[in-house]
Amino acid sequence: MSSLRADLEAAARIGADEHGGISRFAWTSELAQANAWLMERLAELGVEVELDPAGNVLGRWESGEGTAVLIGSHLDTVPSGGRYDGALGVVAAVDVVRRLKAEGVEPRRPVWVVSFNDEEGARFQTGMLGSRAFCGECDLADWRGRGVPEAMVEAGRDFAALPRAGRVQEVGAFLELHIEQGPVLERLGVDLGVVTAITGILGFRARFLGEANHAGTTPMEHRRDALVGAARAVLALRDAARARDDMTANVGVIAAEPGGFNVVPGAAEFTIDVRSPSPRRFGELEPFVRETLTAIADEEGLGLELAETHRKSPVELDAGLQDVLEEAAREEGATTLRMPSGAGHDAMVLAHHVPAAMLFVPSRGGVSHSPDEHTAADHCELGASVLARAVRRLVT
Ligand code: HGY
Ligand code: MN
Ligand code: MN
Repeated sequence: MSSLRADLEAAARIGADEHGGISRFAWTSELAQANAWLMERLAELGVEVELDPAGNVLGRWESGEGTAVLIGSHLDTVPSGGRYDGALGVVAAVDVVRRLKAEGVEPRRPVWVVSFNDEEGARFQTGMLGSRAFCGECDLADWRGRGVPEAMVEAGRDFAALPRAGRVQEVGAFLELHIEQGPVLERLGVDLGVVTAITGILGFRARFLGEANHAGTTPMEHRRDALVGAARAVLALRDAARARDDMTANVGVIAAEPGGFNVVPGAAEFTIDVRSPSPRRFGELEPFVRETLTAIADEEGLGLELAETHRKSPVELDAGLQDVLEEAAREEGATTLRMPSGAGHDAMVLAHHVPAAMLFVPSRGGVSHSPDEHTAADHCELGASVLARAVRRLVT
């Protein structure tokens, strides 16, 4: 078994949950265990290893001079996620260093491996906290309001130290290998995707307020049912997104209160994730969501609380680095497709600060954020080989 394969399998055992998936969230013992495992792998390669103040694992191969080429992804997951999302990019980055060292390469500039903390945002429903801190985008007031300080204290970490994770100025380029998480490459029979741009992501926490009452005695026309409002919102968002090709909408978390089968829901709280790759459409998403929910609240006689939880603008990736990846793929004998990403990635944070690019490998059936996530071993190896070739090009 290849080292890459062995590393992927070892990583997949950490945080394995009872649903057959993997659950590793920011500042939990599962992610800490995965980080410790990664730090051991990096130490074996003789690079300088640290867990930075934002919980990012960094492996610094300090060689030559100038800014570093940074490679990696994330080890945290969504609830019951798969074994490839994030982890592949991290173990491939380790593999790149392993290969270059085995070949006796002496980089003329540093090569850094990273596993960013909290890319998925599962715990605080925000996401990319580690890469944002690394890039000096430290929104302490926002993170304070989400329980981040408490989680950090529990994990023995110092919330006030988060700004010290800002080191992006020491980086000159970022490359991230990732699974596609969609069906395009598999359907077209193409080996690899060279990512052109990443979609914009806007998140909200919404709460409809109605009146809890008796499920049998309250006349239907007099109910102020908060869950009915939420149900209408789910459908309105779904229908709006279906009607166009530059928008997606998802409600992934929902709860009714007080939560009795014979009680009319007095409150309903849910998350909203809306996305668009088009900067113009992205700009329209916030007013659209607000107007849609306000209209539903008025019609259903409900109160509405709507709070934006995260906003990441659409971003284009670096054209020069896309060429480097494409050329490396060609030399490796792989077919490629230039394509946008509908998923968010740490690269979209880095891309606002340094040239950044991404390489996709196919996802079986287009499935991701699920225990069924799968990418063929050959494609994982191919992705790592192309990444190694691209890094070699940038550092020799
Ligand atoms: O939510 C996303 O698109 C990503 O997988 N973090
Ligand atoms: Mn993901
Ligand atoms: Mn990911």
